[in-house]
Amino acid sequence: MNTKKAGFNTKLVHAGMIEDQFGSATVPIYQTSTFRFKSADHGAECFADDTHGYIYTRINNPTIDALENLVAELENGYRAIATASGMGAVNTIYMALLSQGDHMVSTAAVYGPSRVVMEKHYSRFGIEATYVNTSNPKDVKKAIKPNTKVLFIETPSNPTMDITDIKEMVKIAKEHNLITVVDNTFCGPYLQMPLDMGIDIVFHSVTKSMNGHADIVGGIIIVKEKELYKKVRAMMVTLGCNMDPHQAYMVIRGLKTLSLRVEKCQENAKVVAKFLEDHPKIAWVRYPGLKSHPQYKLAQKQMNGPGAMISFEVKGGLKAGKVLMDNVKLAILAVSLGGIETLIQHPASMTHSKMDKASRESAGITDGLVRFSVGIENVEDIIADLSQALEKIK
Ligand code: LCS
Repeated sequence: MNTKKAGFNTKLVHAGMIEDQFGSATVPIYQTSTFRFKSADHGAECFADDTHGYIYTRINNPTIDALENLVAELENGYRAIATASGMGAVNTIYMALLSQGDHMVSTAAVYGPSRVVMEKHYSRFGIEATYVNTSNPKDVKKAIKPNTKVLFIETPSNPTMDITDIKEMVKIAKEHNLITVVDNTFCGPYLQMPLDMGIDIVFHSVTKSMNGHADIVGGIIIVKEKELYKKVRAMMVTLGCNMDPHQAYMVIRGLKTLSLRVEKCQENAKVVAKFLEDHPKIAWVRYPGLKSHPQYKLAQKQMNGPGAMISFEVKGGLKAGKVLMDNVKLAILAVSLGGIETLIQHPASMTHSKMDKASRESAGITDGLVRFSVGIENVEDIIADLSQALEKIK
């Protein structure tokens, strides 16, 4: 079926499907490292242009193609590039876009390792970055230098839930000839479509809501235009951080229920966020669906919904937060997010622990901040779990 003009949910179920000789209703897993050429000339043709046939799974593979075609359609991109992990996507993008002497401006509160790898490792090769709160366009403009090449945004940011005005960033980037990149992991394509707002490259850790079942890690990059796509694809192939066919199959399966899962997680999150905001032992809550969020209006304009991620701090800071984390029974004390199961974690000592304390604090990642990813369980059970754990705080 041609799904180009179909609705989002129809695309989730049918886009990218392979019609194989047996009429398989699901995408077959082509678990092979290499592909037989029809002739020597055909092999040469494939190497000259990899759309002429399959070569080798690091370069291309029908199951991975199916996922890439599906996601490119969901995000309105030219084509997509699946990677071994979200960090595989981050490094592919950095390596493809930045050379010695170049500079990047980025959201300060990005996923910890996205920043650590830049500051600790790309710096060794003469690439530098300035980290600012991209919610303030003025700070972004101030950080741009003559050698700035890339504007890298994460919105909402992990874990501070700050929201960056994507259209405003596109405007600034155009004035300075920058390539724009959005980490769309927290939203996924159901809640936010950065390419439609003028962004050049979007990527996800598909480990999160896109796969949704906490059973694989993976990443995907979606590029708006052909020339940039070719550059990023070539880098992924050279780095060798391709997705595996079995992994791709799992993501395709997870994606079929993306809207249903995200809607349910979000419906629960709205209730949990309000419960936390009203609870006497909670100091503050950051959730884009609450009027108390400083960018509530922007969230409503830019996102199709507030999502299922909540950050908050317990009164009494880290000590009290630890009592909460040690006493939850339904919520799993684990990193990751966006799945069907509720997770709780402590960014300062876990996901963002490799960032130095000063950078963490200036990015708003306080020691007391607790991150909560709401799942699809019965919301009364999630709240009962939080209530009993909060009662343990004296
Ligand atoms: N970008 C964001 C926004 C993320 O949250 C993560 C992982 C990545 C990129 C990297 O993806 P990965 O390589 O893990 O597939 N975030 C995690 C988190 O917050 N907890 O555990 C992993």
